[in-house]
Amino acid sequence: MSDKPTQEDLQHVTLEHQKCEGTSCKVELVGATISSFKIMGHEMLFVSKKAYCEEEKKPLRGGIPIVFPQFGPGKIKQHGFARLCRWKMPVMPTVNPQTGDVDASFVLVPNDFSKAMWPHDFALVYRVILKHSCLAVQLQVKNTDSEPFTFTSCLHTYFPVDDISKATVKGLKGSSYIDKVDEGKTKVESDDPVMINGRTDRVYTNVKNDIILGDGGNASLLLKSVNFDDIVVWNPWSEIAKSMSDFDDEEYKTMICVEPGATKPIVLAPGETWTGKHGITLLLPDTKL
Ligand code: TA6
Repeated sequence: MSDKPTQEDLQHVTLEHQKCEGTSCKVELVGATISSFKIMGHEMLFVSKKAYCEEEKKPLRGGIPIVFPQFGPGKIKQHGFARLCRWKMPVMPTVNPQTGDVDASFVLVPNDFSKAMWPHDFALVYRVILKHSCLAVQLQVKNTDSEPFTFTSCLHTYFPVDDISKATVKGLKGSSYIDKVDEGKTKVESDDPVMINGRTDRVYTNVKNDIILGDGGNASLLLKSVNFDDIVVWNPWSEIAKSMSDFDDEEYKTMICVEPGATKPIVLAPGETWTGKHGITLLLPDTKL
């Protein structure tokens, strides 16, 4: 008998940039949830100190859980099953010898849990590329069924902020949004930057601009998407925070979710593939855009 660890033993995969010390990312095999992205030792993602994740039961409260095939509540479990299933990493990560970038891919195909919720055949491929100041991800949805299917999706990204009352989200002015904390009314954003001063749950649709998230201190992140046309901005604020067992009562003050989404249903015919891309890049203070 061999003691060599198998895919089944693996809980997470850590990617380390080969030319930039302290730049790394960690992908949990449950959900293919990215639970850490560090640039030169600095953490770029928020994970609750009360977070835990359990296959088919509990998604991670933090990092980047993958929402598929349903964003939000609806016919099946809130945010679907992809964040709850165990994914596979079919091949070892590769390194680009010139840049030191590391590239890994994770795959999810139907299992009994997904089939009980959603009967379709599909293949998801999530490619994660760790660059020297950027995390680039790509979600591919392939219809391997003989019938068309419809899905929505989102990369439910949690960011840490120094102080939520000072955090800024630039790039949303002029976009329509569904205000989930005001009876789902459709509004048009007039602020730039958007700032958070209470419970916030908004789906900005057809966002044309890149987003710049300021953490309320000195750091800014550039968020750039392809085919994730919507941006969800969420902060539970104090009351909801208290009701969440996997989130500390005070943590709403130091996090924000800014999530690239495809919240308008996408129809995929048999054999078709949809690809959504997203990049999170650290902007240095003197970066000109
Ligand atoms: O993306 C925002 C949102 O859909 C909110 O409505 C809120 O419920 C949040 O996701 C968290 O959902 P979860 O199922 O992870 O508790």
